[in-house]
Amino acid sequence: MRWTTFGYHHNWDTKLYDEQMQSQFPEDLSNLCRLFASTLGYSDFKPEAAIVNYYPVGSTLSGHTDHSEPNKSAPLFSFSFGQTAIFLIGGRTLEEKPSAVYLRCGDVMIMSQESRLCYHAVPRIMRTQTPWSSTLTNENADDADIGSHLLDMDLFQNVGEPNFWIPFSNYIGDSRININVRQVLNPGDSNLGTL
Ligand SMILES: O=C(O)CCC(=O)C(=O)O
Repeated sequence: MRWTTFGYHHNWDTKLYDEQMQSQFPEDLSNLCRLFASTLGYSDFKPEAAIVNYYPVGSTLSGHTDHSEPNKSAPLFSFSFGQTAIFLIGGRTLEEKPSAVYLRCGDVMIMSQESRLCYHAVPRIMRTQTPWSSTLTNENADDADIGSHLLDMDLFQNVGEPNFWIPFSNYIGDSRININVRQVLNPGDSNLGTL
């Protein structure tokens, strides 16, 4: 598996979104993106589509621009987990020489304004120097404090169990996951309409 989607489904073949092809956008990811967006002054940002890219070490993503969204002014939020990527970001045309940056586990990259429509690529996934460690516990959290009505409590209990993390840690030990969040619709629009 190389990718999955949340919200509006991005069709890699047609490069089009479709009103009929969508799933629920996760509320926690939506809240996180809105928080980042409002901090940057984009208080109307609506997370409507996410592509989750799965990269085994050795895989790549070729150069492209993200232009399928009718709304090309809203920023794009990109979250990286696991192994390190070399990310190339160029200009609006292929003539511009790209710059290379590392995207490491926990990095959040924002493509806004000029960079929103620039060519980019992932030519290499490298092993990270600081491997994933399953340090998440729920030991010090008090159910009353965290608001059990807001949480999936079964999941909350599970994350405190070291065994819960073994499949995740085995997967991420050899892979990178990137979550790429976009606003699709223009302000005031409530659907894609007829294309
Ligand atoms: O994996 C990344 O950092 C970039 C992913 C990307 O460019 C995309 O999903 O369009």
